[in-house]
Amino acid sequence: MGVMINGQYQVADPDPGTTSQGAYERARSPLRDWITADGPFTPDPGRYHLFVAWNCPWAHRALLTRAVLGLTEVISVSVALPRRTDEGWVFDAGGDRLLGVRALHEVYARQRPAYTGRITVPVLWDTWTEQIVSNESADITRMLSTAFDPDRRLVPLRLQDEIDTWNAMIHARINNGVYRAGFARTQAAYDDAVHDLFAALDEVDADLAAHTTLTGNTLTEADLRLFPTLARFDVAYHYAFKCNLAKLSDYTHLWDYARTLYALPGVADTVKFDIYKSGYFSASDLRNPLGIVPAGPRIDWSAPAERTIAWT
Ligand SMILES: N[C@@H](CCC(=O)N[C@@H](CS)C(=O)NCC(=O)O)C(=O)O
Repeated sequence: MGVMINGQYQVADPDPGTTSQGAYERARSPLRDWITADGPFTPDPGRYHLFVAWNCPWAHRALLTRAVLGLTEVISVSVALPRRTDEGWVFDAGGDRLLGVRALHEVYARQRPAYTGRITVPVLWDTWTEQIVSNESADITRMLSTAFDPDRRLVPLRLQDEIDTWNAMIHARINNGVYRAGFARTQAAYDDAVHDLFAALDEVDADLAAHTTLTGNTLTEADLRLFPTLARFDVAYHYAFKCNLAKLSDYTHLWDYARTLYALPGVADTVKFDIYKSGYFSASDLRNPLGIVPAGPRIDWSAPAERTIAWT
């Protein structure tokens, strides 16, 4: 993957995110303003736009929050093609639907011509002042759940500490855990990552034996931050990232829970299994040199689930 240096996108990345022990280290997001009722970025309908890619799990959490909160008419979206190119994320021939740009790096450069950093999705763009509000999915998701939903249905104040505790665990050990396994460059780094990932999944499965959702029985942001990794698990991570101690569909409670989330209004529209496969199995010298996309596995996400999630 490339990187932008002083406003120029370059294919060669001087810092591919690996420690001297071969472990994968995720870069921090540099652009982190907030939308709040007090401004300067206020939650005005029709003002903001998201740049996403269907295959990106970090973009997925923002798309899920937008869908579940009924914000699809309030915040518009441009979808990048599911493959990264020598120019990073690009849009189809006519350019993206908002600015008409060909590549996402042009969005970053538009208001920050000397930008240096990674060109990542999701990006939350302010169409009024023509600038990036944030390129950190955790913040974008939280802004949608708070500034755009005064009732804070996905982050009720009484559950916020519990949600934040789950988010921290899920981010480090599951959302990023699959990448730590898949991007490890030594056996030791892989072993460490894969065992910690499955230990975390075991813990969540045990918790979901006793509860309908992570915080008890209502849907919260923590569930929407776990779901993107679950949706990609069996079709992509299990094989492409060698996360193969078990499949999601081997977990009694986690698999029932995942299908319950999938059946909630708006969720299935944000899930694109074929795109996950073509993205995660696209040609990569390190992981899949020939770019052959496997056919399976056969999994029925629409099979009825046993639990019911309360959601208003
Ligand atoms: N911290 C960011 C990370 C997002 C991220 O890593 N997105 C990936 C796609 S899944 C990306 O755009 N990578 C391009 C790159 O790193 O060059 C967030 O969570 O918003």
